[in-house]
Amino acid sequence: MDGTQEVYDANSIEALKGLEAVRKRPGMYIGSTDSRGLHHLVYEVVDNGIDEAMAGYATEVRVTINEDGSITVIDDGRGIPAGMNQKEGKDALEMCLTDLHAGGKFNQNAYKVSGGLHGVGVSVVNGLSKWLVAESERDGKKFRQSYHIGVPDGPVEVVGPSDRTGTTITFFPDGDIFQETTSFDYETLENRFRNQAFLNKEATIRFEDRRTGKSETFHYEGGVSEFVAYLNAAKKGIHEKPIAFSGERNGILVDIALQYTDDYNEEIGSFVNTISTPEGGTHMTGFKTALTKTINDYGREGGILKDAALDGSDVREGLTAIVSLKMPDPQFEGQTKAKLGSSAAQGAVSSVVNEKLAEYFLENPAVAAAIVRKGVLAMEGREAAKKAKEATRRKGALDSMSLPGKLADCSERDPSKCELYIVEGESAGGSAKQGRDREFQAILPLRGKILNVEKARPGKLLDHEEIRNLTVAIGGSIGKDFDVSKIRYHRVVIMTDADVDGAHIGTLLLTLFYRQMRPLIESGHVFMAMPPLYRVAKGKKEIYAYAEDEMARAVAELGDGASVSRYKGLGEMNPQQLWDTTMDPEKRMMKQVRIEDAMLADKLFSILMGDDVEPRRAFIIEHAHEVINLDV
Ligand code: 0RA
Repeated sequence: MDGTQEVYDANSIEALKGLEAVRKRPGMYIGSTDSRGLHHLVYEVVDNGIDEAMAGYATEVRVTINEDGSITVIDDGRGIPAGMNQKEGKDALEMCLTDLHAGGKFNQNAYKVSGGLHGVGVSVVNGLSKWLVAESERDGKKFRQSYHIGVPDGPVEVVGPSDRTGTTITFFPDGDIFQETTSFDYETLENRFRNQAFLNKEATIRFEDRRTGKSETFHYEGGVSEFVAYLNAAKKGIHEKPIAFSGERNGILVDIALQYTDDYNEEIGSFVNTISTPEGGTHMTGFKTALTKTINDYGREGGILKDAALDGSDVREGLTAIVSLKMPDPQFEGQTKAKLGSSAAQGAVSSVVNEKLAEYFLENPAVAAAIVRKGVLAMEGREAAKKAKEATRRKGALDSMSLPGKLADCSERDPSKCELYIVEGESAGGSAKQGRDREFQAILPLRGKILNVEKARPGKLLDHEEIRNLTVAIGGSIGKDFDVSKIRYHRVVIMTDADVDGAHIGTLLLTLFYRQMRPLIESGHVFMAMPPLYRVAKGKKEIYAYAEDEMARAVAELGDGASVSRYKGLGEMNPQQLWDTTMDPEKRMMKQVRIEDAMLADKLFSILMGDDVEPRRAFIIEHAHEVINLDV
């Protein structure tokens, strides 16, 4: 055994110890070990490249999913430090890849993605990878080291000269950790990279999937302003271009773009060092207070607003905005670290908005007046809705006493055990009522299509019978009053035919839940039933298949003479078959509806449910199968 090998055995034991914590509790470092956690590995490496771009050292990050399913991330930043670190007696590259805390010690970038829940560095990725190869180019040389589950295969080697700087990381996730899947999803990564490019207009992100040949380049000179225009692509702006401004206060960079549309939804994306903060925090408080103040001030000075005052919800009706901050050492709060706590951010944002938005209004009085008028309409709508709701309440329509006559309720009263099936059509509704387990399953048949809430004034929704039936049956009220703790069923299951009409009804229901009962989706209470598409039978044997290839397998299994019937609708199944295939908790398949990215979901619903035909057509062609299996 030579000397190097002996040193390497000692080093390996140390590396194993260092990353042992990561392998023991991966969730602590990357959130989870499901598909979401898997993708965090990629974000972790790409974010390092983005950090280099934010600090002005890198311009391009290139991400490739290789044919073998591994992933390569290349950036043109400074390169991970390499060469012997005298104090530790170890190569700096090896330290960065095997020591949980080394990266931060070496890297003093002011604005770092790192700092959120994850931002833990490449060593975590290394520890959770079956194998990883790290290459760093700097000081005229190319350095390389490879690893298995974080343990170096040998010392750092100089593998050649180099006339560039940058880092290349290639890794394959460890299937022992990621037991659900080790396969990267193109769209998940694509969405993340697009966001990152919008938030870092200097950076270019190139993405290629060699498994399929798909590739895309993300680079947006217009930054957050282009982000807002992208989100609003299927909406109609009440002014032509997004309003964009930026400013700096005490080392905090504030970048904001906003555009009002003619719909009623509020969609504000907030980010700190490109980390999404869906729960808002101090920067959002600063934004909201300054927006309300600036619009009220302008409205009063210009005489458009007399004594009335617009409240926060009035000035945000129909608003799409991006608030992006870059600041040193941000503090995140809350269980999922999705909320900014740093108090300095509030003053920085409100000061920039107060100054810059007022300035914009003075220079663009027509736009300013349109925004104030939009706020006035929202205020009037809010007051009318309040009156209408009081009237409805007096009539007792929202009382649980007046459950809709069409609802076949279950006998169980504990919501956590109860399920509500919303069924397309009276005939399928009839089968479901007969086939169900009436102990815990309730059935609400729908007559045809429900109202498209995307296009209706919020205050008017309860005028529609089907919306009222759904609202009363679910039991948590609607809109701003929605209270998820009051719902009567913990599983709300959408059961429609597997055809275009069924997909449309499913989308209308999801739009209602997303716009008017969002916590219902956020808390995981909404499901899509998955009725089978085929029944394959021979003699006494029968197999239900949910896809064409499954059907072919079933035919092969049952042998010659098997009969195949295709279900065109739920109505073709008798009550027993509906129970066996779609409702029996022991056998059924169901899809839980999740919101991975609220802003993207907003865009999706605007496209699917909006006025414009062309973007909807383009979207449906591009995502034909997802529209049917809408998995937001
Ligand atoms: C530590 C220190 C420095 C850069 C990096 C780490 C670094 C890490 C990664 C990971 C992927 N790409 C990366 N690029 C850079 C700064 C080194 C210096 O001061 O030259």
